[in-house]
Amino acid sequence: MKKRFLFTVLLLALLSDIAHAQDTFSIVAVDTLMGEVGCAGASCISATNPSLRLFVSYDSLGDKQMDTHIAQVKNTKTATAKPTTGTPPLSQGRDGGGACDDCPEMVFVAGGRYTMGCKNSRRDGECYDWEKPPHEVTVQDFYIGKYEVTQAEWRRVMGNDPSWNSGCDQCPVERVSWDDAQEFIRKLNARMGKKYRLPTEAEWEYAARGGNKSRDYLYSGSNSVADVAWYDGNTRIGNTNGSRKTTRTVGTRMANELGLHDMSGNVWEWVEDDLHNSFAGAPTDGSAWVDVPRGAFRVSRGGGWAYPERICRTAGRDAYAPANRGPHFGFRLVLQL
Ligand SMILES: [Ca+2]
Repeated sequence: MKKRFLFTVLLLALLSDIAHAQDTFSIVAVDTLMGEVGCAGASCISATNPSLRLFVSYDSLGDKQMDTHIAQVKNTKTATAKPTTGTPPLSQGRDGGGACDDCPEMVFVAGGRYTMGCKNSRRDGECYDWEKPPHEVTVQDFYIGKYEVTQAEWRRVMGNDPSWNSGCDQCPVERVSWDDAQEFIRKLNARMGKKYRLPTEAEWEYAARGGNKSRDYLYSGSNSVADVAWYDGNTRIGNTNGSRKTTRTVGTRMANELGLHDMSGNVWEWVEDDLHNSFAGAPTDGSAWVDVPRGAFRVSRGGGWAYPERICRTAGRDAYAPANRGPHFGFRLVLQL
C-alpha cells in the first residue's frame, strides 16, 4: 500500500514533467505503464515492466519531489567514441597544459584497469541493480577537474550564475542541465583553445575510485561519508544560511586518493553517457556509452547535498533528462589529451 501511495503522489508530479517523456508515453498511459513501483533512493522501477524507471529528486529541504520523470530504459544500438591513445601527458600545470590563471584546476589521472560498477558488498555496500554487473574497464590517461566547476568559473565564461545557492563564488555551479554544461564547454574551448569535455562515466568512476592509487573506499576517498562528502547528513549544520540545506564551497571535505574533491556529494555530476538499464553490454575501453540516436536521459554521478549516504557511494549512479535543471546538478571537466 505504501508503495502504491508513493506512486500516486509521484504520478501527480509526473503530469507537470511529462514533456520529458512525450516522445514515448501519453499522459493517460503512465498509470498503466508503471503500475506498482518499487523505490530505492532516487529511482523507482516498475514491477510490471522493469524497463521503466521513475526518477525523483528533491527540493532544497529534501521534503518535496521535483525533477520527476519517467524513462524507458533500453539497451539500444550503441556507438562508442574511441579514446585518444598514445599521446604523452601534457606538462604539469594548473590547467594540465601550462600557466593559465583562470583555467579550471586539473589533476592528471594515469590510465589503468579497474572493476567498474558494483563489485561486491565489501567494496560497494548495498548496491542497486543498475550498478551491475561489475565489469573490467581500461581507461587511458586523462586530466580531470580537481573540483566541480564553480560559480565563478561559470560566470567568467557564460556571464551569469543560474545557481539556486548563488552568490558563493567557490561553490559549485548548479541548476545547469547537461545541455547547459555542453554549451559552457563549447564556449570555454573557444575561449581557451583547448579540448575540455565531460568525463565519460568510466573515467568518472575510475577517478572517483582513486585511479591506480585506489584503496577501494565505499565513498570517494573514505569509508566514512562525512569525511569526503557534503550530503544530506551534514548540510543542515553550521550553514551560513541557517538550517537550510545547500551546496558548500568546493574542496572543503577531504580529497580522494588522487587529490580530487567532492566526487561524492555536493552536486551531482553530469557525465557524457546515455542511461542504460544496467552495465550489461557497456564498453570496456573507457569510452562513453551513447545511443544512436542519443537516448532520452544522461547519467549523473556521485550524489548530492540533499541525498542520503547510500546514494553518494562511489558506485552510485542515476540519470536525468539532458534539459533537466535543478539545484542538485553540476559537473566537472575532463581535458582531452
Ligand atoms: Ca560531486
